[in-house]
Amino acid sequence: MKTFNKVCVVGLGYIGLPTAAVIASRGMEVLGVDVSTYAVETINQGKIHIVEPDLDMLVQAAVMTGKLKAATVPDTADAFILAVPTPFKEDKKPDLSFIEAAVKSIAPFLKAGDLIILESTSPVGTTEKISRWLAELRTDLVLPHQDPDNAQLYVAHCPERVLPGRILQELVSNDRIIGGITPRCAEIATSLYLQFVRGECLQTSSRTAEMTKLTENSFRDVNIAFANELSMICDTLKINVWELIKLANRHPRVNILSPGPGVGGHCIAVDPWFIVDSAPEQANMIRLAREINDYKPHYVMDKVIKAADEFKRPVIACLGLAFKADIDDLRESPAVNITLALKQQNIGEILVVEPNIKALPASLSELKPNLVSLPEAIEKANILLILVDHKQFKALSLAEVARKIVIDTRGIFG
Ligand code: SAJ
Repeated sequence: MKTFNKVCVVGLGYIGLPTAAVIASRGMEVLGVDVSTYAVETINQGKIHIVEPDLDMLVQAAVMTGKLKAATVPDTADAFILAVPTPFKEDKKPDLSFIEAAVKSIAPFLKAGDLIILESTSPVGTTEKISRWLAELRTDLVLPHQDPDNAQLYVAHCPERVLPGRILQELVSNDRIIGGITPRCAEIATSLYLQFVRGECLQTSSRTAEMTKLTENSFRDVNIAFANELSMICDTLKINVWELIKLANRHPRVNILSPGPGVGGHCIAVDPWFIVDSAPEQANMIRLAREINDYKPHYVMDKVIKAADEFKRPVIACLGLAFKADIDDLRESPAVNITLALKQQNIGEILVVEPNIKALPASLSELKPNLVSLPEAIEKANILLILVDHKQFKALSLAEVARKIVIDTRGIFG
């Protein structure tokens, strides 16, 4: 089994930085690379530019012991892990430009025997593309797709699967899917993960590994869409969807997820489109689920507008902005989109409560003057719109909100 001493992690975001810090904490030398000089400078001071429980301590320790360094350009290493974003473009087609740029940036530093791992969630075939790009960039080295038996570089996909908020635990304890361009690539990549992962490392082809990750998130998206559709059906039929789901879930083989104001985050609302793009004729349910989940914020908006109609100048308190409970991440959050859209509709005064942030980011400056405490919001509002099931909101009693119109998209009052 190969032992790795130096690892270069390209992309120091929610996946790359925790991965770099965990690897460094196992005694390997890690160079973290990011295009953002702010991220690089922050990390080199032993601090972090993102929020994730316990990550600050881990990064601080790794930087202090000299095991983790950050830079804006790569350097030589035994293994290169690419953890850059894979968003989609306007037309819902995958944007691989960050991966391509990362591949170009590491190419000059590669030597025979090196391992290149793609961790970013990617459309099927991307890892093979990386091998082909590298073959063009480094004609002096043999790539695995060219000659599996005499390859001088190893290329594999090992999708990240960690849940924001639990990244450090899941990074170590989750099983990993390791897909090689060849079985030898998967074997070599497995030896790296065995140096810091406690979960099982399951080897397969790069294409299956890519599809596995997309499948996991699509599975969740489809199941959330089912719950969201039920919530709209139940509104029409005047049935409490939360009670309905609780009862249905008492069946030993039924496990319905929770409806919400829509699906946020950077993964579940994005990854299914990669499957739709690759197999548009076949991916009907996956596409429909995306459409249902994307429609849900509009449905919630309409409900609020109808409720607001009863007041001359309504005060609407939006409770929660994050994309899910008890985190501070506002990116791709349906709660943010609904709040902004309500503000733009100008149907009344909008108050915002988000206990996990101290100030609103500049992109939400429109809402800025209205970030208030929960008690203030409850006192002033006619309509309470619960958008996130943060623990502070779950602690509310029915008595506290008795005289308000409550639109509870998360079912905290059941
Ligand atoms: N949501 C619901 N109802 C539910 C569950 C979730 O409306 O019953 C909403 C959440 O409020 C949120 C969105 O879905 O807006 C996504 O939240 P999440 O907790 O389901 O997932 P993420 O995006 O934080 O992380 C997912 C995870 N994937 C799976 O659980 C299959 C994680 O393991 C992946 O690593 C991550 O995507 C990723 O990076 O791909």
